[in-house]
Amino acid sequence: MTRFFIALGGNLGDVASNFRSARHCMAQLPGGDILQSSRLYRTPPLGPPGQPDYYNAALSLACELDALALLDALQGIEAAHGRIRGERWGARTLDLDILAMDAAVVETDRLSLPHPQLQFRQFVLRPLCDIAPNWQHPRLHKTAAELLDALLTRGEAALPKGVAW
Ligand code: A4P
Ligand code: MG
Repeated sequence: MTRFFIALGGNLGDVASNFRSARHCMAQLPGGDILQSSRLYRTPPLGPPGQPDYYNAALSLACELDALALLDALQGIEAAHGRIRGERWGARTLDLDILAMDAAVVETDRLSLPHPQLQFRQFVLRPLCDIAPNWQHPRLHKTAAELLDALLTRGEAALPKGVAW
């Protein structure tokens, strides 16, 4: 059984309800077990201007799928929640990214693990630190907590406290 970290994001519709529904769908995957859920954070949008604020969260998932099969499954869950792929970094109902598969490094056309933008994004690292502050990035050799600290030390404003969802 492999442990994955999944990032959830969205800024259209009832995002918290979509997140709960997506979490339920992930628990139904082969061998699926939601190990931990982060709090839910409201975050300023990265990308094209004029979008609503995002909500972000993360969870850890044990499942029997390999990483590519999980990516397929997550894209199916996104589609079932009204996700239409449009402008890069544009508004969306539900975005499910695989942040990492334990300490694995994967580099294929369809999948990079750990997620290549993870270390630059407080909206990813803050929720990840709720569930796995000691997870070690296999390329950067820093923990999630150290990566988040590095962003805050560089002067980024800390996100407001998250809520249960
Ligand atoms: N892909 C490669 N590696 C991965 C991975 N680890 N997990 C490929 C998931 N997918 C991965 O993704 C495009 C392709 O990336 C996939 O087909 C897959 O083969 P996508 O979900 O179809 O498109 P996208 O999400 O629009 O693109 P991208 O570049 O992944 O966008 P991001 O990085 O997810 O950014 N602001 C805030 N505050 N919060 C957010 O959550 N999200 C975005 C989207 C922009 N601004 C945001 C937020
Ligand atoms: Mg994505």
